[in-house]
Amino acid sequence: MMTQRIVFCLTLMLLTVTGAAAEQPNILIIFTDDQGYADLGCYGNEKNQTPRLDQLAKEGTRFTCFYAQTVCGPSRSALLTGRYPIRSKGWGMPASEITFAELMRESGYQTACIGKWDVSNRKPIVDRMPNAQGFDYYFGTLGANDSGGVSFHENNEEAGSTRDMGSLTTLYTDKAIAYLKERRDPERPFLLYLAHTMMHTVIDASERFRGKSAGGLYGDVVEEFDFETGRLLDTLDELDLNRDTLVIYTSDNGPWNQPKYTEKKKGHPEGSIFWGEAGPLRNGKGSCYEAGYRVPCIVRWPDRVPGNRVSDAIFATIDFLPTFATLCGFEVPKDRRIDGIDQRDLLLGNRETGRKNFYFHEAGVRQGKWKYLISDAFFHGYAVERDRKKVDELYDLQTDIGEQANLAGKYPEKVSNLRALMQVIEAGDKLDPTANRR
Ligand SMILES: [Ca+2]
Repeated sequence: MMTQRIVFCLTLMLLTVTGAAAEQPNILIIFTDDQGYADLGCYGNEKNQTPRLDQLAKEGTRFTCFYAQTVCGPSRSALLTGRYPIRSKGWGMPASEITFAELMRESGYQTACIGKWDVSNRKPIVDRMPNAQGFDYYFGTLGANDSGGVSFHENNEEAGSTRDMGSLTTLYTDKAIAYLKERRDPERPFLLYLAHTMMHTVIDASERFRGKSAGGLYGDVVEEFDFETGRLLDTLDELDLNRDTLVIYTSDNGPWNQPKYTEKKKGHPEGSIFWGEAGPLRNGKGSCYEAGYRVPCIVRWPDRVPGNRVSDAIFATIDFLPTFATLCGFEVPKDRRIDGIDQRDLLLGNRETGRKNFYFHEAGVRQGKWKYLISDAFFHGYAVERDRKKVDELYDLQTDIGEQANLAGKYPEKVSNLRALMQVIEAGDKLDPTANRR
């Protein structure tokens, strides 16, 4: 009798575990580098042809108010940990940070990172490299390609180098497809984080795409990225993974479009235009104005995330960790401040509102339609606008997406409330008595 009961209990546990596993979606994150808000057809670009990403947007939800961070390393640490870079430390992300890959692995996922890492100070510091931060498999470059070359690691081992920047989008896509077809265990859900080096300068496209786009060399790179992303999506279809896979496409920061940088940049084919478009947004990469932070984001999960939907809810890369917690079945770390919020209901169409506020690194805060910037707002050097006056700035993003009309003088109380909110967010762990126990 006792034996029968034990067998029954074990069967029930097994069913529960199996049932839960069947519900766990695969997660595919396609992360581009320095791609502008308005580089894709579905975000209003009329020169670059992006049929595959436009189709992805039709099949899923396209977000128009999605925030990454303003530069590479900080953006990646925020994405991986759900924590603003003031806490997750960007390029210097410490080993003690907990990534969603670590948490997903504990809940039964197999995990892979392919492409640009950029949170171990661009160095092979083993305890801060992908294998130590939750990824079973890694192939890619630890840093950026500013010099026109990259060297690769496969897991913790050196794996060659190249100066052919036009080969990288295909190379990473091939590695991602090989992971899905050959390395992956079909019996377990997967996380695949594919972080492209393009469209970060020094840019180039392969011969097949070079010289083809009306958008110049930059357009060639965008179009090659679109084509290669299509090839990866076709692989999901081929392997019958489409319906069980949540696909996220976004960029790490806005376009590197400032003359202070681009006029000096060497290494590109002569005469090429190599920066992306921010559409109606002000400034670009490195700036706390919208073009620095606001990037394209498309999410597809057939029959779960509504298709043909455009959402202007405030949503951010930091929200993925808590959202994955709900979708994939793990606990959000409780020993530290997590800045992201669970956006499952927004994704699934059960809710149309998103974040109440969003913090701009050492620069300001948005709450609802209001965006406030302190007088001494932080900009990376190339992004400093020559004529910007050092004064408080307040914008109504609902009516002024280009941040042209400073309303700080008109609404002093709003300025003071937002300044206080910014201080609360910055205090973070210091206000949390349970912080830093780990
Ligand atoms: Ca970047």
